[in-house]
Order: sequence, then structure tokens, then C-alpha cells
Amino acid sequence: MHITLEQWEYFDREGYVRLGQVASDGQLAAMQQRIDDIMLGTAPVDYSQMAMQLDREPGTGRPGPQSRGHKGATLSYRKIQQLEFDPIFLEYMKNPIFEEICQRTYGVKAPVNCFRAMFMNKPAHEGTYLVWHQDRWTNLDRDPQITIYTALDPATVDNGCIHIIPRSHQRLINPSHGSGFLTDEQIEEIVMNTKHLPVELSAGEVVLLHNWTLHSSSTNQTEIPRRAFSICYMDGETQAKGGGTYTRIFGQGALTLEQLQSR
Ligand SMILES: O=C(O)CCC(=O)C(=O)O
Repeated sequence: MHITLEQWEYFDREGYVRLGQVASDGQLAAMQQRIDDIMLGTAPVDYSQMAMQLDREPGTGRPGPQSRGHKGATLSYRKIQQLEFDPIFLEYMKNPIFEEICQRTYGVKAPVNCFRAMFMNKPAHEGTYLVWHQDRWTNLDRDPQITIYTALDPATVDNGCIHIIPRSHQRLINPSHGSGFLTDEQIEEIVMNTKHLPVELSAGEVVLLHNWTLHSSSTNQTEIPRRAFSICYMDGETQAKGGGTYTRIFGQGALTLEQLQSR
């Protein structure tokens, strides 16, 4: 599988492009099972490495803190990060088509790190509204360019698929916000007057997103969970203010599955 010239042209113009099914059936099933096992606390992973956030904190009804460690056996997690420390997810992240995308973006021999490998979930009949934003972070000395977004379940408007604004990747809307979120006024002015595109996906389908493409997502009105795996790859030379260690995925010094498994 390769990205065609037409797909690259489409991505450059629109700020996203659909890549179809990338994972094999077996790989998709393994990721679906593994993420549930991680949530249920039964996966052979180092939970102290992973940031895990409940969709609703008991007692408050709001999302819980995003902090390291397991928060209880439930499928109602909102977000789980550091999935690069799981061999099943790491293997998927190393797919040659993703390497090809990184090489086109960051250079053929450039080292590429994982900025984040994140599970985003809208549990059945739950989920939280995610405000319109661009994926960028002011603590980094350069912006990551690409996110590979894989549906682990069918994603529909009714179960809270992401919505995007095509062609919004040409400029930063709110450069002073630490993580690219829009103000209420900007949402009113830009988002309300522009056509949104719901990105409905089948399980296993992948969309490549430019990090500056505006996106948002809503709650889940159905009994079908909306699980997704989002990988943001960044230039391996990126420096973070205050330090920060990131896992090398492609290029010299890349973490191998064997190294991960022998930890
Ligand atoms: O899955 C979602 O609802 C949002 C994900 C997101 O914001 C991202 O992958 O950057």
C-alpha cells in the first residue's frame, strides 16, 4: 500500500485524506481486545507509564483527571495515552505506510518521534463534547504536522465521530492558546459560518489529518462505543520547553518491539 500522488494533492489542499483500511483484520481485532483489556486492568502493560482519564469521575459526572495509572475496571474511559508502551499498538504505529507519510513530511532520513499515541473513546451513551481546536502545543519549538487517526469501531455522527473543517489547516487560529483551542468568539465567527464535515469511518479505517485542521467531536447517543486510536508523529529534533522525553518511532535510534518487550 502506498499513498498516491492524487491523495497527497488532496491532503495538501483539504488538510485530510482517507487512507482506507490499513490494519489487517487480525491487527484490528488485537487492538480492539487490547484496549478493552487495558481499560479493564487485565493487560500485561506498565500502567504507571500510561495517562488514563475516566469519561466521568464518580460523584462529579465530569471527566476525571488525566493522570498516570489505572482508575478502575470499566470501559468508560475517555482518554488513554502513552500507548507506544504497548507492543500491539507500537507494532501498528510502525506500519510502513505511516513511515512513508512521516518521510514525506519530515524528510527521508529524519528521525521521527511519537508526540502522542492516544486512545479517544466515546463510551456507549456517554462521551464528552470536545471543543473545536487545532492540534498544536506552544511548549514545542516546532509544530507536529501529522496525525494518523484510526477508527477501532464504526464512527458515525450518532456515536460521536470527529467533525472537521476542510482547508482550515493553512493558518493558526488561536496561536496564543497552549494547545490550539478556539475561543467562543472564534467558534462563533469561523466555525458557525463554515461547512463542517463529519468523518464517518468503518472499523479499521484510517484518516490522515494535518495537525492544524480544525476538529471537534460530540457525545455518543448510541449503544455502540466509538473507540479510536490517534497517533501524532513529530520531527525527532523537536525540543519541548522544560524537557520531555519522546519515543523514537522511525529513523536512527527507533525503539524496536524487542526492546519494548525486554523492558
Ligand atoms: O477522537 C476524538 O473525538 C478527538 C480526537 C482528537 O482530538 C485528536 O485525535 O487529535
